[in-house]
Amino acid sequence: MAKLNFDLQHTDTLSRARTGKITTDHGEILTPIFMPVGTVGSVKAVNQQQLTNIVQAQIILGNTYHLYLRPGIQVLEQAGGLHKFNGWQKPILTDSGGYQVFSLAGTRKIKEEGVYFQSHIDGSRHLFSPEKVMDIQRSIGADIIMAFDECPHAGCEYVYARKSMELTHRWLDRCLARLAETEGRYGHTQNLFPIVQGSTFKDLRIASAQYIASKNAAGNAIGGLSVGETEEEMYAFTALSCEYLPADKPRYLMGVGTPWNILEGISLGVDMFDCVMPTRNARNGMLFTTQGVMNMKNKKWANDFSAIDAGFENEISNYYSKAYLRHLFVSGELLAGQLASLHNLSFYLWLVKEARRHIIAGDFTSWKQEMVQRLKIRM
Ligand code: PRF
Repeated sequence: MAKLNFDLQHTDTLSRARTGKITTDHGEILTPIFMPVGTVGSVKAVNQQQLTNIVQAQIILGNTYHLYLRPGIQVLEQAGGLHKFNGWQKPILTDSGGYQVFSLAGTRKIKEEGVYFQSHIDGSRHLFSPEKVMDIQRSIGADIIMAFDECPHAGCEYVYARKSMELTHRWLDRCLARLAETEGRYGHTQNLFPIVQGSTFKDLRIASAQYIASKNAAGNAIGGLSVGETEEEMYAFTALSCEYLPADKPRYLMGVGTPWNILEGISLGVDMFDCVMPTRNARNGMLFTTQGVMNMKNKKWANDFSAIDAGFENEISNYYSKAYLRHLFVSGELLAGQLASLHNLSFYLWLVKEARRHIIAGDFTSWKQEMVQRLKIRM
């Protein structure tokens, strides 16, 4: 079984956008790609057949933090890994918990050895060290696994950001050492992506990207953004990070974002994205469409029998009406969240497919500029 391969196919001349193909032991991923988030091994409200046939997802995400707490590594190992447990046979990426511990856990204490935290489920006490997180990700068995990092919040002090970045770098070396001593349990190759940190400080971002690049990993991630900084800062530090990361390896911008954030990210040289936004917002009635952003609960849709979104081909978005979906939301029907999630995810996957098509056609930048304006409209 082989290490992840990235075949860079087209590079845009007017921007940093590119298309490529990632090959893993569980299949291929065409980039740029959006990866639906399945925190506990399930993309909320959407089943695996729908993800394949309707959404056309190529890779999904899981979270080390959640899967470790529930169902726990013993169940995952007994199942033969997450692919066997949840029946998703295409590629899976797991985040390391280095972010979830900071956003979800109760009390937590960061030390050189790792992070002590209390479970958000039952208050039980745990330690996540780089070694422990690698071992857990070995038990989960994702194709792409993430280094254990600390993600400081936006607006933190320079000295804190520097110390935190240095700790993330030391933790990366421990992750790599642990991986070198262990093997995948299920016969396929697991590929570690290190994560650039450095907050919104130029010299730290550059130092971090250079350090990460020096590890010659199969792919690299950009963390610590979309955590409260302005959109302009997010774009500027994404661009800076990309500049110092190798061009012949996939770049993954973690936890981003809106449809227009993704298009801007692609233009800066990012190949992979994930975010809870399409599914979380869907469950609250917020839809991203080819015509703009819609609040499905709004009374203005009560008598609108046009399709949810006729702007791209999709068996859910073209079939059900805005009036019907609004009715489901107003009535508190479970189907509301499911149809809205299927729509939003299908839209995100359509958007990145269109981006790939326009990069290849050579008109990505003009297409992107027009789309960004349109997608932001409040309908
Ligand atoms: N680190 C990790 N996961 C993440 C982030 C990070 O910085 C972010 C920041 N946007 C989202 N998910 N490990």
